[in-house]
Formats: sequence, structure tokens, C-alpha cells
Amino acid sequence: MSFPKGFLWGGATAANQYEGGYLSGGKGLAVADTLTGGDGIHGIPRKFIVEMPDGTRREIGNRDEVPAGAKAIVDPDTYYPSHEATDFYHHWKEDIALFAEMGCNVYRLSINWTRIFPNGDDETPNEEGLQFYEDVFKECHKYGIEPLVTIYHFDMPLHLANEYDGMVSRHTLEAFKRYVEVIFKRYKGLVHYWLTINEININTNFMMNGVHEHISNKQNAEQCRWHLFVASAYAVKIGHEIDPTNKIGLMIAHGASYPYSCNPEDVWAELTGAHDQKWFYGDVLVRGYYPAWKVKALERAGITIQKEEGEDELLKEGVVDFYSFSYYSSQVFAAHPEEHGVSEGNQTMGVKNPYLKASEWGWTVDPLGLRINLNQIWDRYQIPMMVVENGLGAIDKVEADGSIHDDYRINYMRDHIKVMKDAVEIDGVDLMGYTPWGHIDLVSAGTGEMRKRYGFIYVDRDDEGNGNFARSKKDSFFYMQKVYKSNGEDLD
Ligand code: BGP
Repeated sequence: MSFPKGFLWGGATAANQYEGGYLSGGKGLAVADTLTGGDGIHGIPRKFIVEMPDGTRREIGNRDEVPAGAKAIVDPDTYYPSHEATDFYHHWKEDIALFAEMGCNVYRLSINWTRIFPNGDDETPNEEGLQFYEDVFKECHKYGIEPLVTIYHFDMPLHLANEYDGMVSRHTLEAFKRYVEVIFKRYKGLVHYWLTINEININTNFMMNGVHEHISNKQNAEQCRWHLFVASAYAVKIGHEIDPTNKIGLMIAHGASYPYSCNPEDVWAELTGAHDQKWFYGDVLVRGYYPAWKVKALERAGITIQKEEGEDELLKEGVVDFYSFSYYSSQVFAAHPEEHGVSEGNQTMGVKNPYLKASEWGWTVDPLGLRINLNQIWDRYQIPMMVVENGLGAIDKVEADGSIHDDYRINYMRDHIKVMKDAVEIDGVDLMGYTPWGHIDLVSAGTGEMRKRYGFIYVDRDDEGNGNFARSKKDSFFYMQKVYKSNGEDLD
């Protein structure tokens, strides 16, 4: 037997892509609510409609920089896929029953900050929002499902983004601290597994997280990173104080990375690229301090981070209990990337890997990379790990009888679960759980599309907002059920 008894098998979602009910139950607006749909295959970006200080309106791409002073708005004539998303808000009982039927014993979901504090920094929390998640967690426990809660998953309150530039400002950090304290107290005994900040390593890259000038203004970006680290460490510390049985992990977008060739210059490009994009974040959150190369880089750039007394110590006190990460694909670094083709990935890009095939959205499919990752992370940190996102975004065809034959997804899942099994059985890594991404269809974060589906459960909803939200089981549902119910032994 390879996967240990009690291994956590489940699925993962995020409020802003799944819940809908974007103004229901006293919820306020988050930046994600102002992000339109897009089209990842034809390269049409998601965008924000913003109001400039002089009152004029502009459209700004998700990956672009939003000028300081611009305020994102909801335009009544524009379609926003996340406003209803796939409507967990009105289907949570039905959905949790389906997760249980699939064999899940864990369910990763995020709390939407703006359901609890509609503006992010309100005096008192919104009871209706608190009650909503309490009901959801209780429903999970009815089926023996442990909730795994992401505290912050891309839903910066719009008020804090527009008025305070998100996590660039200390005001937002203080508001976040109040938010975490409230949820840890309220859900004590109901939630035992937590993740602090989703994909903390890409959080400063997008306006979705509230930072306006994040590309041109390096001081802003570094200050924001510092505040995110302090926010995460605070959550771990207070979470342990409120309930010492809480297990709290980080969340990093951690694809595998390779040098383009054995040319030492390519190897160096990979080392520095991986340092910058992944290991920096892991090192701070697991070890509790900035690595030497980063301290030197900040000095050279003339960037001085504004710290409050005690924050260096807080970083050490708030190191995580486990290392959890999203894994979709791998990335190739080259000393001269312009000489090779560009490849897409989960918010990251690299040069094309001639050995690997890619999804319809250009993300390379690389199961062995996951085993490489698990080994590298285990070698480096020696703390338990969890794969909290993994999956294949693909277009599904519904047959006349309503069935969906998603063999491509089953193959992807099988190949990735097999390497996790090898990593546990042969390499001896400490892996505690697996929550594939979007085990029920939801809105894509990168493109805003519905047709980029990850689910084992289909939801009747399309890119134009048509559909009645009916749930149905794809072939992959039955495959995953077999895997989960055999504790990962039956993979054929
Ligand atoms: C990660 C996010 C998720 C999710 C996933 C798939 O970056 O944590 O929110 O969306 O990627 O990406 P996409 O939705 O762009 O296909």
C-alpha cells in the first residue's frame, strides 16, 4: 500500500470563481467582481473597466498595469462571468453531497473576504456571510469531509484596492489581520486545515489582487510582498493560538522548471528564475526569513522595505505546518529565451519544451515534473506536502444522452496520481493530500471562460451566461470515485 491511511482526497474551488451570489447575503464587491470574461484560445484578454481620476473610462487587460488612481468599476452593460459563476451559493447542499459520493474526505474552498467584511475594513463582520460558511462547513462534516480553507484567494475587497492600493498599504494588512482573527475564532472546531494566501508568488503580478502599479513600481511590488508575508505569518501564528490543533499551510504556484540545455548558462537561468519565482516564497514561509540573494538584490535595487517593529520575528513565529502548491505544468528557462518559442503556463511563461505536449490552452502536460517537484520540495524543507491544485482545462462535449466522455482528463489524472504514488512509495516523500482543481466546473481565473473546464462534475453554463446550472457526472467522476474509494490503489 502506498498512500497512507487517512490520506486526504478531495477537490478544490475558489469563491470568486465558483460561488456566484456576488451581491447576495450582504456581500461587498471584490476586485474579481470587476473582471470581465475573455477568450484564452483566441487571445482575447479578460479586462477591467476603470474610471480615471478625471472621470473618463478605460479598459485595461488583466495582465497589464492599472495606473495609480484608476478605480475598477462594475459596468451595468458588461457581462461578468463570476457574478453567478456556477452558483455554489444556491447549490451547496447538492454539491457537497456529490463530493461525498465521489469519495472526497476533504474539500478545499475559499472564504470570500467580502462576504465577511463587505468593504474589507468594516467595523463589524457581516453575520450572514459568517453563517453561510458555517452552514457549509457543517454540511461537509455531515459526510465526513474536512474543509480545507483558503483564507485569501484572489478576492481583494474592491474598496481596499481602489482606495488603498490593496496590500501595498499597511491599512489593508491591518484589515486582513482582523478578518483572519474573526474567521479563526468563528470556525474553531469546524475547520482544522487552512491555507493562508493563494499562489502568494503571483499575487503581486495582477491587478486582480488590488495592486495598481506593480510592474513599473518595484518599491510597490516589494512592499506588497512583505505585507503578504506578514499577513500569512500572522494568520499562522493567530491560527495556532486560537486552536493549537489547526494545521496551516502556504500556497504557491509551483510548476516544475528545467534548464533548456546542459549549457551552464541555461542552468544558471533556471536557478535564478526558479529562485525568483518559487523558492523565494517557500524559503520565507517555511524558514521565516529572506534568503541572502534576495536581501542583496533589494540592496542593489535601492529598495528599502518599510517594516514595523516585531515583524521580522513574526515571520519566524508564523512559519507554516505544511507545503501546499498548485501543479499544472512545467516551465523551461533559457539564457537566451528569444531564440526559442514561447510557451504558456499557469500565470507563467517560458520557452517551448520540445519533449512535451500541451493542453488546448498551451499548458504543457508533464506528470513526471510533479514527482520531480515533490522530491525537490521534500529535500529542501522536510515538512509534509499537499498538492492542492492540479488538473486539465479542456473543452467538453455533452452527448445527446447527456453523458460526457472525458478520457483526456482521466488520462491526465491517472498519470499525475501515478507519479504521486511513486513519490510516496518509492521516494518516501511525506504527502498528506490531493485536491485537484475545479473538480466541479467553474470560471477560469486566467481567461474568465466557462468552456475551459476542469470538473469531474459538469455544470450547465456557457460563456454567454446561458444554462440552468444543472449538475451532471462526467466519466471522470466515476474514475475519481474508484481512485478515492480505493485510497489511490485502483488507478487503471
Ligand atoms: C490557479 C488558481 C486557480 C485556478 C487555476 C487554473 O492559478 O489558483 O484559481 O483558476 O490556476 O487556472 P485557470 O483558471 O486560469 O485555467
